[in-house]
Amino acid sequence: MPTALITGITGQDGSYLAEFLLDRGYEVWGMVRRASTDSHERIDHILDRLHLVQGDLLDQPSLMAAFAVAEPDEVYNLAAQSFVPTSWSQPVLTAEFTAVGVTRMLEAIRQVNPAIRFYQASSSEMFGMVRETPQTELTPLHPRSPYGVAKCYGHYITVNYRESYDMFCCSGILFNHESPRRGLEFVTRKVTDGAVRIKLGLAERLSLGNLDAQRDWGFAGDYVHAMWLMLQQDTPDDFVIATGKTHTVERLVELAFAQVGLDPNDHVDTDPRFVRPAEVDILVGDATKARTKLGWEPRVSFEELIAMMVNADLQRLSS
Ligand code: NAP
Ligand code: F7E
Repeated sequence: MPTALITGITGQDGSYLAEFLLDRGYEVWGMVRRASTDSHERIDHILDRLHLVQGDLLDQPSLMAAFAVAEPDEVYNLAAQSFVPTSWSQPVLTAEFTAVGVTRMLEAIRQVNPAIRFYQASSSEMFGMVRETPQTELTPLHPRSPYGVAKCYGHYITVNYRESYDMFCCSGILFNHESPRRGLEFVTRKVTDGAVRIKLGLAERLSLGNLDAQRDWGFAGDYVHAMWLMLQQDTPDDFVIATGKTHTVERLVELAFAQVGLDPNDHVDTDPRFVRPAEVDILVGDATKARTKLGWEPRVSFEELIAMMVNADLQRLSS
């Protein structure tokens, strides 16, 4: 039975990846950081099938101890400070977690067992002010936030450990992916939750930032499959994972409100507090390499994704 260790198992992607690997017969270890109250909401339903080990991306000895205890064949580094606006208010912490944390992971693997296969959660935010459309593995990077800059570091240190030490390190350049488990601060979930609250009389208005931004949004459940596929190849490589379709935030709002039978013009306003110091205007990925080499395809469309999220929020808030 193969063994996998997931950092960030309490997050959106970590929970889907843990389910995916358990279904394939893996022994799954999750690295969690110590907190005064636990944050296991997304993995409560599988907790009895998981092994948890404490560790923090800021603390190299804890990473080495986690690898020594779990003895993983595969490590998925999903932990990060992942909310872009927070990266302007906490730029140094974002760099410590999201950038240097990757080096701590790689160095711990190199010292404990360099044969471990490593997946790094890179991001389309690295493309930032895009140099070409659609974006591929070869598109030059131009990050627009401290988060994007930190992810560029994480990407290149992953490539560097592969080239320096011949380690099996892959960087998945994932475009936005969402689900009913998405954090409430991200725009898709903020909109689906907001529309449902207004429908149920729990809120009156929804304030948003830049409605013109365009994103290539997919379903998180599809994207964790791609992470696993990358580590099953004969040689390590980097892959863009995306749907190839882009939509505005305004379109997202229209879809979510239409699903609950409301007109967004009556309920949605814009607030400069949610506008970013530097914006990524448009992202759309070309996942041809993943399709050809991994045989990966997204299964859930944008419309199905938003319907899934609205339905889940309706169920949660009505009960
Ligand atoms: P998420 O829901 O925000 O989860 C982040 C996870 O990281 C949580 O489990 C969190 O643990 C953990 N974490 C944060 N700081 C840590 C630290 N210092 N030590 C250990 N664990 C720490 O993120 P996600 O959406 O699942 O994304 C997973 C990864 O993919 C992230 O690296 C993100 O940057 C990247 N990514 C996401 C997307 C997307 O659209 N979702 C796209 C591209 C790349 P707590 O529960 O303790 O807070
Ligand atoms: O914003 C606009 C906002 O916060 C999407 C992370 O998973 O994906 C995510 O980063 C767009 C931006 O995601 C609001 O300005 C408008 O243009 O949902 P988001 P993100 O910044 O794209 C990448 C790939 C990651 O790697 C990240 O970890 O929506 N927007 N109004 C808003 N965004 C938010 N959050 N809130 C608003 O009110």
